[in-house]
Amino acid sequence: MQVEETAAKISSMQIRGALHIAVAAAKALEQLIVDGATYEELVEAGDILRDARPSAMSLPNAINYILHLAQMHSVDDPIVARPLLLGDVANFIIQLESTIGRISELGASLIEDGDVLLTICNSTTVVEVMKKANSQGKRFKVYACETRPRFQGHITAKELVDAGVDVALIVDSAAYHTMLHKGVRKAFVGADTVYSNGDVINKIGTSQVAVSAKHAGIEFIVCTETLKFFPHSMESGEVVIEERDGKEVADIPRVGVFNPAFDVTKAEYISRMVTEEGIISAQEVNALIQKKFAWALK
Ligand code: RUB
Repeated sequence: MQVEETAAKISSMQIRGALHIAVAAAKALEQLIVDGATYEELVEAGDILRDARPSAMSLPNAINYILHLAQMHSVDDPIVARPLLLGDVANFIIQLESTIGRISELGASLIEDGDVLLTICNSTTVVEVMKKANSQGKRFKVYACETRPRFQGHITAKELVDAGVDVALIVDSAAYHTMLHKGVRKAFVGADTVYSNGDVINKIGTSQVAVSAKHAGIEFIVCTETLKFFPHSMESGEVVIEERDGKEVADIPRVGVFNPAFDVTKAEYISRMVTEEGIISAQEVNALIQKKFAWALK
């Protein structure tokens, strides 16, 4: 797929979810390398892809890592370096796609027979965790927030029901009520960006679920690949919270709409994080950044 086409599909959310957009961007850059792009052309392509969606750190991290590999291998020396670079890029994509397997094993260990769970949006990572627990013979119920305004919760519900999981949709504003009255024990959510202090950006409404979970005394669990960690969050601070077209919410003459696509959940609300490196606390993110992002922190 061409770079512009991939970027357009990411912006329009035909390709969505932090993991999928990172993999799509990596594959677009891989194709450019196959086609003989110079380092400058890769940088330009990286800029186009990076701008496609601003709130998911997996996207710039994947792009920056491939540019780092290209620099290491000096992509402008095609005969010697290009095959080596392509091998490393292919390896990176395989590893990225396989992290979800490790996370689903670890995450499934947190789900017990008879559990009642709640989730928001459509996180491939969370869905895989639940599917894994189901395949281990555990029987549990999932309440899926519908996730206004784009209804990604419908995708989650469909994926879970297709896998044989007992799932019910709820409107987003029913989350706290459902926790209190339907015996919810754990909330599982995905992540778009994880700051070094353990704060997490995810779909708008996630922070309300987290605050509600704390009040209701239930666990709030974030499932995230470490590719979503923000290596420079100590120095360079903020990630832009994407604001999307108000028409996604309502189209009423003379009525304005504010439509943020993501929000920040503070680390204090997060019980645990499930990563491919293990189950950690939000306070351990910074140490893991030092380990996983040595290439970016130099
Ligand atoms: C998707 C979203 C997901 C994370 C994690 O938002 O917030 O929870 O991206 O997903 P959008 P995954 O629908 O706006 O892209 O686990 O698939 O990476």
